Amino acid sequence: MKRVFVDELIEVEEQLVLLKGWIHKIKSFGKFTFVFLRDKTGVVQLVVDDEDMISNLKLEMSVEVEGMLVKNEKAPNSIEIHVRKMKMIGKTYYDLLPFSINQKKVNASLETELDYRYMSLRRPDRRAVFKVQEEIVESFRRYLKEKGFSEIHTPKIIASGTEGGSEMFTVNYFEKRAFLAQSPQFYKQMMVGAGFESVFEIGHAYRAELHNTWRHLNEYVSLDVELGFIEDENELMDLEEGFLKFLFDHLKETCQKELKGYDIELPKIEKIPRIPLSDAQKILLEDYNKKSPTGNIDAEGEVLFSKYIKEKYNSDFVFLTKYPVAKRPMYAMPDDENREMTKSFDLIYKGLEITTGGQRIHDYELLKENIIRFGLKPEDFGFYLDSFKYGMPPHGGFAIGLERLTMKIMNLENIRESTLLPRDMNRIMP
Ligand code: AMO
Repeated sequence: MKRVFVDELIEVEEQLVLLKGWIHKIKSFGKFTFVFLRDKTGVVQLVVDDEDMISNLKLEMSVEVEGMLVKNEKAPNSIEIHVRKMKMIGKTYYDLLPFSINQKKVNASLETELDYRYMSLRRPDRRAVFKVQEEIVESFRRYLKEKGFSEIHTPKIIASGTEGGSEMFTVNYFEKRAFLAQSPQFYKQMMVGAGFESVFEIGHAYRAELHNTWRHLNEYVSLDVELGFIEDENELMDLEEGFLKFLFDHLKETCQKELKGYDIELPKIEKIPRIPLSDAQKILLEDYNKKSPTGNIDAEGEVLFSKYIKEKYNSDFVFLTKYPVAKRPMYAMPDDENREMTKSFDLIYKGLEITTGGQRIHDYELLKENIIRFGLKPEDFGFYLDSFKYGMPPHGGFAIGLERLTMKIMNLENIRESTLLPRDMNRIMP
């Protein structure tokens, strides 16, 4: 008999079916015992009246079940399975589960959940976060491919940093010292110049952040875009805006159940306000008495400014534009009107930065000068700099942190909740 999945049962007539999955819940009512079976698609009620079968059951063991599908209005989803045969196919070796899989409340800390990630992910609510994450990635890929972008895969073991010297993990690379990539920055630019023109990458990025916070990981997934022959940075913000619209439409279609479970109403994207950083700093000071660090706004400022934007523009998103040269990496393109500013931006979503992007310097001499201006040595960036000698077109791009975007969509409080197997200062296992 061919296996059917729980979410397919609704289409199946009353007949004998074969199901496989885990024992989710066991509830006795006098003569009958209801057993709930869970597979990757959902949970279904089994009616078992064989005492021997019941006495051997244990939560979370995996089983194969043959039974009659019966439509019953009183059962969840109006379906139940009257079991004829049940075979245990995956034994358990535990006295107590680390936390509950079948109750609304987990009764464990986030740390315990992460220690037993392979068990917490058995909870349908925890899995839902990763279904949404999977669909974010799917729509990112689909949106960009439809626009003619090429998907690339660049090295994660690299010779020099891209985002400034700190926050890098070093690697012993035979006789040399290498680093884990903080971002595919240099390579995505290089591939634009190599003739791809427009590229994207979905890959891990590494940051040796020296603090454990609710929004930092040491390894995260970066959704990177780079586009050649642009007019200016507005084209990049238009592209990201277009992606967000596409994403939320896609999630509405593909993740209805998951969004409902978290009570999420997705935002409608109209034009996202674009506000120069210095204006945002002024508003923070005047309206909230909040002082910002030079050339930036801090985490508290991001939250306050998002609140202001929500009230004034009814938008969950805001682009902060024109960051000063001193606060951006050496590749950021200076602004035409004020050379101390750059054509770069951040995107803030419900109080958290989820993106940095901007136009890059594409002229060899200007880039070399800027590297020196930043106190760096051009020879340390040899292969990157050399690639600008051969007609590099005007270009730019951006990167979205996948876990941050997922976290904000699902209204989670800690980035670890939207990370499959988080890496932080204290955790490299499981
Ligand atoms: P930036 O360093 O701002 O820019 O990173 C881009 C985005 O990546 C995410 N991110 C992180 N997520 C979790 N934990 C971290 N430690 C972490 N660090 C960054 C954030 C952030 O907005 N090369 C540029 C991008 C570009 O200009 O194309 C860059 O890496 O969501």
